[in-house]
Formats: sequence, structure tokens, C-alpha cells
Amino acid sequence: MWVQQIQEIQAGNVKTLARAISLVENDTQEGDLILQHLPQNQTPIIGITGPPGAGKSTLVDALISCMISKNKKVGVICIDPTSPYHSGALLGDRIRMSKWYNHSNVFIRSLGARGSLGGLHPNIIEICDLMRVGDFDLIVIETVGVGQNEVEIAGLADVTVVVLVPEAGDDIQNMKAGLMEVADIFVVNKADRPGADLFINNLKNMLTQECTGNKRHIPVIKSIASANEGIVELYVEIEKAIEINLHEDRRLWLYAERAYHLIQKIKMKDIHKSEIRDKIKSEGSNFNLYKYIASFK
Ligand SMILES: Nc1nc2c(ncn2[C@@H]2O[C@H](COP(=O)(O)OP(=O)(O)OP(=O)(O)O)[C@@H](O)[C@H]2O)c(=O)[nH]1
Ligand SMILES: [Mg+2]
Repeated sequence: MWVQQIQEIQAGNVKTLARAISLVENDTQEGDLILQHLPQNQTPIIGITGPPGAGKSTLVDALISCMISKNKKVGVICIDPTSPYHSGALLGDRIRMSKWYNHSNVFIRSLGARGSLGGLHPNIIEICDLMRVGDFDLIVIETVGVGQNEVEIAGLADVTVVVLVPEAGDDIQNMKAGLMEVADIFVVNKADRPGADLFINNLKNMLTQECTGNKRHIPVIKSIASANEGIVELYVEIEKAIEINLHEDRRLWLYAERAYHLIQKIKMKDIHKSEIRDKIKSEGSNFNLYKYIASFK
């Protein structure tokens, strides 16, 4: 059964892929079997992250156009706005993306966020591995990044694009540490807004200061996604970053990072903070933290 399904996915059958994603999304045994027999495949995954409303979906939409104009086959994962950050954006995304639904070189899959992995679906790693086996040249995922959440996508994406807007001003200081760690490329979108050039200069200055140690160059792209400006430049940088990032050592670390996440997920499966809290409350002063912890050893 899984042999045929995997073969069909490899051959570019998107119906089989969609069905397999649903099996994995819903934690079924059949989905597990497919996962266990997947061949390794290294289709690059591009993560597009950044604060709510920065223009990530608009940018992804423009990137899809750009990619298919270069004859690329693209798989896209959209995260449905079930998180509070997203309210109201769903309709816009649906309308924007709907024009791709019948395009033979584009496959789009929406997933619910279900509140884990920094606005990603809890099974996003597995779903990406499934997508990787499909007949795509590139896979794009959009995620909302707020504060530390951007870091969560680190093991997932081979190239991470962090989208900021000129208004981000002070935020940049707060987000700096996490963002700097994961960003391969910065995009300053909504460059039609006042203060864009100043913001870009500040960002570039900050990057030169921070990067002198490890010498990694992080490009900053100026874009107006809604007017399709800066998209080709971004695509060129994405291609360069793929080239740089797909070297053996980094790939191994990302793989290990994903394995770690998956093991953690299994180990922590039946452990919920709310249940621990209830236990502490009901046992009151009789609750002994270290005896409780010992029960896990
Ligand atoms: N002025 C201006 N508006 C833009 C630009 N890019 C996107 N927008 C608008 O900004 C709004 C938010 O864009 P989205 O693409 O939905 O942003 P997002 O980051 O995907 O939002 P979430 O997924 O909700 O976090 C929309 O109304 C877009 O039309 C731009 O370059 N300039
Ligand atoms: Mg969006």
C-alpha cells in the first residue's frame, strides 16, 4: 500500500500527496507507515517568517509567480490562521492563493496551526518530509514569527527569510537575538512606507556589527510585495542561500535538530502544563515537586 503511495507521490501525483498529508496530519497509523518508508530527499525548504501583517503571504504569492516563470515546480504550505495573531487574514490569503490552485506547477496545502511549534502545525516536520518526496524543485512555508518563535523554524527550513517592515523600529532591538540566529536573508517589505531607507540602513549597520565575528553575510532586500518590487532580487538571494546552506555539515545539523524535535514530541506526548498545574493546586502544600519529577525517571 505505502509502496504505491510513495511511488505516486514521487511521480508528482498531488492527489496522493494530499491524501498522505491528511493521514500524517491526523496522526494515523497508515501515515506513520508511509513516513517510515520515505526515501530521503533534499528538496530545499524556504521558510518565510516575520511579524503578523508584514506582508509574508503577499510576498509568497509574488515569489510563486517568480518561481514558476523560471519553470520551477513549487510546493507551498500555508498555516491557517487559527492563532490570535492571524484573525481576519484567512480570507485575504485564500483569495490571493486561489489563483494557483489549478496551476500544474504549484501545489498548495493549508494546515491548522494548533498552537505549537511557533505557529506551525505540530506535525509540520513530518509533513515537510512528505512534501520533499513530491515532484517539486522548491518548497515554501510561511509562518508567523513573534519574538522567539522564529527560532522554531530553524531546523525546518534550509533557508529562512525574515520579513520586517519599516515600522518595526524598536522591535528590532528586542527580536534581534532570535532573528539574527535564523535569518539567512532579511526582507524589508512595505518599502513604500516612510522611513524605509533609514530602517534598512540601521538594519545593515547592525548586521555588519554583529556579523564581523562569524563573517556570515546576511543580505537585506528592499521590497514592495504588493507591487511586485524586489521579488526577483529576493529570489536571486534565495538561490544563493540554498547553494551555501545545502552543504553537508549544516544539513546534518538541521536533520539532527528535526530528529530532536520529533523525539521530544514523543517523550512529552502525555505531559501537559495545565494538568501539572491542576495537580499542584489539588495537592496544595502536600505537593512535592522532586518526588513528582522522580516519577518520570
Ligand atoms: N503598502 C504596502 N502594503 C503591503 C505590502 N505588502 C503587503 N501589503 C499589505 O499588507 C497587508 C498584510 O499582508 P499579508 O501578506 O497578508 O501579511 P502577512 O505577513 O502574511 O500577514 P499574517 O499572515 O496575518 O501574519 C495586506 O493588506 C497587503 O496587501 C507592501 O509592500 N506595501
Ligand atoms: Mg499571511
